[in-house]
Amino acid sequence: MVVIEPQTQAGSPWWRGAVVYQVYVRSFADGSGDGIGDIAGVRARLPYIRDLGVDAIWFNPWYVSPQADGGYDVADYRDIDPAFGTLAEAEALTEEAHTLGLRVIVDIVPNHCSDRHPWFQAALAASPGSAERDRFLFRPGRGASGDEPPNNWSSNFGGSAWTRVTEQDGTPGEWYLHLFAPEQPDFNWANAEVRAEFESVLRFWLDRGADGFRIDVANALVKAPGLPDLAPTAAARAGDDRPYEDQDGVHEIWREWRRVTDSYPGDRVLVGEVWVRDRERYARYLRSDELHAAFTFDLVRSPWGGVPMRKVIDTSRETHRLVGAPASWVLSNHDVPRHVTRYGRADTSFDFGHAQLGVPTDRELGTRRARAAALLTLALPGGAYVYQGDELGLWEVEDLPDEVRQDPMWRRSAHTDGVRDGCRVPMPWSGDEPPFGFSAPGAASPWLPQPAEWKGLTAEAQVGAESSMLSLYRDVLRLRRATPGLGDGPMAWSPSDPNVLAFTRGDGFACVVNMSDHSVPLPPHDEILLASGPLDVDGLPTDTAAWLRLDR
Ligand code: TEU
Repeated sequence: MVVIEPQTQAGSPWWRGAVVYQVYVRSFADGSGDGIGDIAGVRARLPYIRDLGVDAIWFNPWYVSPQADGGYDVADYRDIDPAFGTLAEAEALTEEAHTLGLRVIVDIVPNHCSDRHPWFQAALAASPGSAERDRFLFRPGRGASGDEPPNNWSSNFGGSAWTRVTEQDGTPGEWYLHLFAPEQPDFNWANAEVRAEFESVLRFWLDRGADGFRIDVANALVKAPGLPDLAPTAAARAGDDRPYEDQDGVHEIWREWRRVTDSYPGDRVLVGEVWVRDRERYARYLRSDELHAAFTFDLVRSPWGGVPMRKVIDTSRETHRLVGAPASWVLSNHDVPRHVTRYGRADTSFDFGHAQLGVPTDRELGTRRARAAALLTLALPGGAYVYQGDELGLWEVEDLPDEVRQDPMWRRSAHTDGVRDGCRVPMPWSGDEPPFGFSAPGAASPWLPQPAEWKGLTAEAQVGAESSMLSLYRDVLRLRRATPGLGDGPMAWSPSDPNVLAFTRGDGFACVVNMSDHSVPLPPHDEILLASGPLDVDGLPTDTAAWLRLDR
């Protein structure tokens, strides 16, 4: 038996073992009847989230935004987009969530803002070399007339990472950097005003009761001095060693932010979106004076299977142990194809930039595996994220008509990479046909069309139904709360077939996930607490998981 040491013991802060429910506000519930989800819709559905049994909610960006990238283009960090509601409603929502015992994590987008942000508008109106431009990354172009971009960096959404502006006198002028869409200019984090502004924005939301922040692209804020070309090396192409990612200077920012959250009462947290492959470099973000947690994306990338997933779990445990931080397991979010769909494909791994749309999938298989995956991730040490709709077993909507797609990635990649609208389709709540209770009767159609087949997946259809995904999630989360060894703390592998993941937690709890192609016997146990599917005469069938109370 391989024993993996404990990280912390009982009494550890809430976020080390929290289950966080991710609410994509635009697609959760529409209170105003315009076909777009909003804060009123979330408030009406808060009891649903409480009943699910999670500890906290992370809200995707709700700020004033032209919505060029689903709100990740922020025009005002201190107010709510009118499509979603008002600041007073966000405050009321936070209070109501707290009353129900749910913490609130706000999404903060510090790498870039909207091109409509007053600072960027002021930068456009000002001249090269001005203080206004210094808040962003403006540079002269290359070539005799400056008509080539300042360097060879590409945007994450395709095309150059630079856009040229027209100066006030009408002449072609400087270029500005945008690692994402042109509507998302990157801030210059070497600028003291930028740092002070974000500290003030953090305080603004902390003062309104936020329990923490999910930090967008937390590895990209600082760029290499001189903005050098991306070297044509394999490492740079593979995503390591890029001059616009994971620069050492970024850690000073997280130390500053940590000082801010630490100065508030209660355990306020910083959760980073850190897509850094190198394990040791990833761990640096989680040092005790930096971020509290970061998404553990390894299972999103990993193919389904005992061998690769055991490796992911071990590597993640070792990585987090370097700095004493908890893992935060993720299966799906608003950027990746839903795992019911991924797990039904021949290739179950995921990576950005690999065309995935329309790859055949077996949804029944994917659903069976998704059920097992819920038992796996919620039994692993650390915290976990549940993306809205995971608990309903929603699949990726792959046949959206081109004209309704809104993801800038879809447009800028010339329709080759369209992975992100299909996981953002509005939630089905009730009834037999779209909008499935997402909006009240008579409202505008949902901003993305829902598949008619979701009729069987509405929350109403699933609540109380014994074998539904929703019932499974509720049972799993209830048991997780009731079982002291789960969440943060030690785990130990038990001997098993390499294609079976079997481990124990705490005092007499075991999780067994069978990813082999045959049924396997369960270890001796007192009680089967929960199984993701029916057992058979030989024990635990393929792609099925069980939670057990072991013989004492
Ligand atoms: O995502 C950042 C990010 O790097 C990826 O998830 C991104 O989709 C991928 O790299 C594309 O190649 C965050 C948000 O989660 C995403 O929704 C935003 O679009 C992005 O930042 C920009 O703010």
